[in-house]
Parts: sequence; structure tokens; C-alpha cells
Amino acid sequence: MEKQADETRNQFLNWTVYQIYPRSFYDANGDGIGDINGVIEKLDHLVALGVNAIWLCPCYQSPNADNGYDVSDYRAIAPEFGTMEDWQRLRDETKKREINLIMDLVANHTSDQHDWFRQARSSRENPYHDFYIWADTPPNDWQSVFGGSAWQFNEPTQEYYLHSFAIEQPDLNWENPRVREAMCAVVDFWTDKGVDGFRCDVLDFISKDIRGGKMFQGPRLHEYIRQLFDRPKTKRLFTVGECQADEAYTLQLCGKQRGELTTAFQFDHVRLGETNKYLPLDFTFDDLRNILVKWQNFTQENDLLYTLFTDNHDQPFFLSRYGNDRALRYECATAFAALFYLLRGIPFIYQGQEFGSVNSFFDDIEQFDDVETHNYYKAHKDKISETELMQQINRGSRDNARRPMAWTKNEATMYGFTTKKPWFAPPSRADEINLETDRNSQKSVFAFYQKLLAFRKENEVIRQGDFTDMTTESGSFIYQRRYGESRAIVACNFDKEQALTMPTLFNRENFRFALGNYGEQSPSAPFRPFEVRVFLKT
Ligand code: TEU
Ligand code: CA
Repeated sequence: MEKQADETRNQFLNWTVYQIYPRSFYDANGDGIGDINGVIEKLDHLVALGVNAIWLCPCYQSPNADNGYDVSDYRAIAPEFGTMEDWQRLRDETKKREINLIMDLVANHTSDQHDWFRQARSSRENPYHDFYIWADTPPNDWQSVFGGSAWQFNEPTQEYYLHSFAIEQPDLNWENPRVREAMCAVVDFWTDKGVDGFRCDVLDFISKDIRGGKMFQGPRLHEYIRQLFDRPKTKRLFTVGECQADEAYTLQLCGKQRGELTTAFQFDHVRLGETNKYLPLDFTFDDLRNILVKWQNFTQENDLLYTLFTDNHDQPFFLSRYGNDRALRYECATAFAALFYLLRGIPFIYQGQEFGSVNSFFDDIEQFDDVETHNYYKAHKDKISETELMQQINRGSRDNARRPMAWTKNEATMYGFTTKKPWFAPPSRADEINLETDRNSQKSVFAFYQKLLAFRKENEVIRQGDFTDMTTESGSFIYQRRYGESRAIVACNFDKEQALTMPTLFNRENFRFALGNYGEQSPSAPFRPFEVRVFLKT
């Protein structure tokens, strides 16, 4: 067995990851589409921010039915993103800056344009037919995650194939040993090119039981993951699974004796108060705190690594969903950042968060790109009014987070994203919210992120220390981090102004104010809305 050693695992707690959605990050060659050279040009922005790892969303050849999550060649770079030489240069430039590079691994499905599927669908006798999941009639009533039946009829073979996501994303048949070998070969291809890890897209879908069982977390999942990653070549890798796992299942996937994953994303805190992502949330901040405390305690007791994130390319901005993105935009952006990224775990920052990006508003469905959003529109357009439906879509669409980055305040250059027509309209509030304006502001979210990440870097107590919840008041969150003799206390007040009772040990010992989003304050002064204060004793 090739399990990750404790030293390897613990050093991942020193990582701070920045997630890049390449299409919308920065366009270096002026064709309106973000690209790999654009990432290279902006590496110094990431260094200035203070991150030391990048998760690059899929940049492989793809017809883009789901923006790169429908891969048609796992070993080729999408031409609109550049060439393999560009990618190699990115690898070299990140290495120079000691930035780790994590690639996205889409193992559950391919594009319907992948050569395997073109062959597979042509005849039942084709050697690749068994690479996918077929049935003469749908054996279950599974619905695809993007809406509609998960089974699609295929004319040439008179069969149905399974697609857990879009119709253009047929699910691979992991029960076929050749599929598993092919996917291990993909992992090896990129590992040999020097990547530091993989973010594994919907990894818990690769095993399923189509006869009466579940669509994901099927009986052979652990075996498949070990085949991918529990090998001499892969044991150094950082692997994070996108898995919708509860505590018990997380322990099975990420337990340090398991030889499966380094860590996994869990989504309790981004699904908080959600019935349907397009409808208003019904939550309290105490619920949010309780979820975070639950996972901190659980991962600590079981020696698991945890991921700290609020945003990604599949969510509208957290700040708009759970905070006040108008009058208190700076306060919320900085409070959420401090609250999450000073917990025990590995921070993941999504592009745009570092200057307080928020949701957009567009009133026409034609101004949206995402397949999931369009499916939702089609399914509801005859059921509710257009105005109501567009409000729902603006609230819940993944496109909120996928619009081009607003680097500057200059509308003529599409806010510094491209010199030509961008592939997708910039955020509707880009005039007000862009990196340049933010950096020139007295209340700069970016400057706060810099301080926060520098604070993490300087203090082992934040990176490696343990966690204790110290909250006494509703509507607030106070926690302590402890490492050897060092202590840090993070106190965050949510939306209402209030005085917070600080932990008694805090009053006795010699803590100093280290960081805050309302400037230096004494512990006893009442906290203002979304005020955060961090105190340190070394
Ligand atoms: O997402 C998986 C997933 O479950 C999402 O579909 C999520 O539930 C949804 O977007 C919430 O609205 C991964 C990728 O992150 C996503 O971008 C892909 O579209 C999807 O897999 C299929 O590959
Ligand atoms: Ca480009």
C-alpha cells in the first residue's frame, strides 16, 4: 500500500489554493477568451495576493457543452486556451514561484465527441461500446443533475446511454477494467508532466448501481479511487474529491489509512437554507456557525484534512447569497474571508473573491451561457412569469461566478479582461466592483486578503493548530486556535451590532490585536455588523 505519510499530509495545511476558471480569467491574445498565457501573465497578481497553489478548471479539448467538463481529449489543451507548450510554460512559471498546480480530473464522463464515445455509439460490437453504460430500456427513473431523464436514446444501437449530467456528457462504465486503466493512464500522463495534484470532478459518481441502487457512492467507489491514487507514482499528489459526503462517508474517503483521497469538498454550508438554489434562502448565521463547528470538530477528532471555501464556479457568489452585497459589501467580504480561512483546513479562494465580487443581474435568458441555467429556464418558462423566472435565475445561476474577471475600471477594454469582444458579458456591476478600484480604495478587500494570507503564512498556529469553539452569543462566532504555546482568537459578529463576551482566558492572558476589518478595537467594544477581530498570543 502507498498511503500518504503524515508529513506529506500535514504540509498540505500550508497550501492556499486559488481556483481559476480559465475561460473568464484573462485573455492574453485578444480573441475574447481567457487562456493559459493569460494565467501566466497574471501569476504575479497571485503572488501578491499570497497564494501558493492553483486549481485550474478543465483546459482540455472540449466542445464546451458544459464549458470544459465535457472532455473530448484528456491529453490535449483546448486550442482556444493555447497549446501544450503554453501549458508547459505555465508549469515552469508556477514552479519558479513555488506555486503548486492542481488540474481538474473529469473521470465520471467524457464528451459525446470523445473518440471513445463516437466509436462506442456506432455499434454494439465496437470495442469501445463497453466504455459507457447502456440499456435496452431505462432500468431506473434517474434524473440528470441538470434536469430531465438521465437516459438518452442512441439511434445506431437502439439503446439508451446514461448521462448523470448533460446529454453531451455520457457516463463512463467504470466496471470495465479498460476504463479504469485508461483513466489511470490519464492521471499518469499529467503526473509525469509534473502536476502537484488533482481536483476530482464528481468523483463519487464513478461507482453506481443502475439496478435499484443509487446514482452515486456505489459499492465499488473505494476500490476505484484506490486504483487511481494508491500507487507509488501518485502517493505524493494532493487529491481533492468533489463528493457530496456526510461525516461517515468522508471518513471512508479521506481517512488517512484508506489510501483514497487527501481531502474532499463538502457542501453543507453552501446549501444552507436552500430548498432549490434559485429560491431565497432560509437560514440563520447560527446555522452556518454550527455547520462549521461540526466539521471542524469532526475532521480534527478523526485527523482528516478539511477544505475551507465559500465560492466556486458552480455557485453564485457567497457574499450575495449570505451577506449584504450593497452597503456592507466590504465588511461581509472580509468577515467571511477571515472566518473561513482562519479555520483549520486548506483555503480555496475563487477568482474574483479577492476584491469582493458579487452576483450580476441580466434580464434576458439569452445573456446566460450555462447549460444548467438554460435547462432550468426551459423547465419553468410555462409555469411562472418571465420576471419571476429571471429573478430566480439571477439568484441561482452558475453564470454569476463565470463572468470575465474585472481587472480594471476601464469599460472600453472590458475591464481589462480582453481587447476584443469578450466571450461572455462582464459582470453587471463591474464599473463599481473591479480589482483596480478596489486596490485604490480605503476599504480594499484585496488589501485585507493580503494581510489575512500573510497572517496565515506567518503563524503556524493558524496553519497547524487545533480548533475550539468559544462562542457564547447567538449571531456570532468566536473560536480559538492553539499550537504549542501560541493562541489565536477569531471573533466574528454577524449582521446585528452587539457586544460579545470574550473567552475568560482571553482576558487573563496577553493577547494582542492582530487583524480586523474595522481597525483596531478593544475586546470589550461592541462589535458592528460583520465585524471581525483577530487576537494573537505567541
Ligand atoms: O459539478 C457537480 C455538481 O454536482 C454540480 O452540478 C452542482 O451540483 C451544481 O452545479 C450546482 O448547481 C461538477 C463541476 O464542478 C461542474 O461545473 C460540472 O458541470 C459538473 O461536475 C459536471 O461535470
Ligand atoms: Ca484568448
